[in-house]
Amino acid sequence: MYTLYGFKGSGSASVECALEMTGTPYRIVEAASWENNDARAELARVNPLQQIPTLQLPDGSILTESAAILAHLAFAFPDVGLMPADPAGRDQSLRGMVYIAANCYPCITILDYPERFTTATDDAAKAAIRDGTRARLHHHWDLFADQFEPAAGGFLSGDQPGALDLYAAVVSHWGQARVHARQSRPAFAALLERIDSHPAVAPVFGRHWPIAAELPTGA
Ligand SMILES: N[C@@H](CCC(=O)N[C@@H](CS)C(=O)NCC(=O)O)C(=O)O
Repeated sequence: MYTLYGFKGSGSASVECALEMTGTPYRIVEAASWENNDARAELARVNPLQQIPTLQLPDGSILTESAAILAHLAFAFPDVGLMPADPAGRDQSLRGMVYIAANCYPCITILDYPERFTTATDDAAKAAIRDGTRARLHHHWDLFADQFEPAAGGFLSGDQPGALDLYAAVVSHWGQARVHARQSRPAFAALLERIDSHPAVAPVFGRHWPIAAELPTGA
C-alpha cells in the first residue's frame, strides 16, 4: 500500500485528498521537519530534504515533490479524473502544477524560513525578506489566476476538483494568498472556496484546517 509522510495543515493535504479520491489503500506517517520525533528520522531517511508530502509507493520507491506525486496518482488511476483526459488539458494541468511548484511554493518556504536565504541575523532583515516575498507570492497567484481559468465544469480539471485544483487550493492557504485573491482576483478566490467545499475535498481539508474561517491568514 501507499505510505504518505505528512502532517496536519501541511502540503500533504493535497496528496491525502487525491489518495482518498482514488480509493486506494494508504497509511499516513505523521512526520515533519519541525516535529522532533522518530517519524522525522524516518522521513529524513526517505527524503533528505525532510519535506512533506513524501510518498512511498507500493513497490517501495519514494516520490517527493507534490506536483510529481499528484501527477503519479493521476496517471496511475486514470479513471478517477485527477487530470483532464484530453492531451491539451493534461498538458495545461502539468503546466499549472509546475507553475505552483516553481513560483508559489518556494515563496512559502522563504516566508517560513527566511533565515535559510540570508546571512543577516537581525529581525528587521528577516521581516524585509518576508514582506518582499509575500508581495511576490501574491503577484505569482494573480498571474496564475489570469492564465488558468476553470473549465466549463467549474474546476481547473473539469467538472470535479483534480490534481491542479487540489494543489492550488492547498498552497493558497498560506502567505495571506486567499486574503489577497479576494481583493485582487475574486473569481479565483471563489474557485478556491468551491474546491475547499467540494464533498470529495471538504472532509480532508476539514481535518487539516478545522476552522475554515481562519484559513486565509498564513505567514
Ligand atoms: N517542493 C516541495 C515543497 C514541500 C514543502 O516545502 N513542504 C513543507 C510543508 S508544507 C515542508 O515540509 N517544509 C519543511 C522544511 O522545509 O523544513 C513540494 O512541492 O512538495
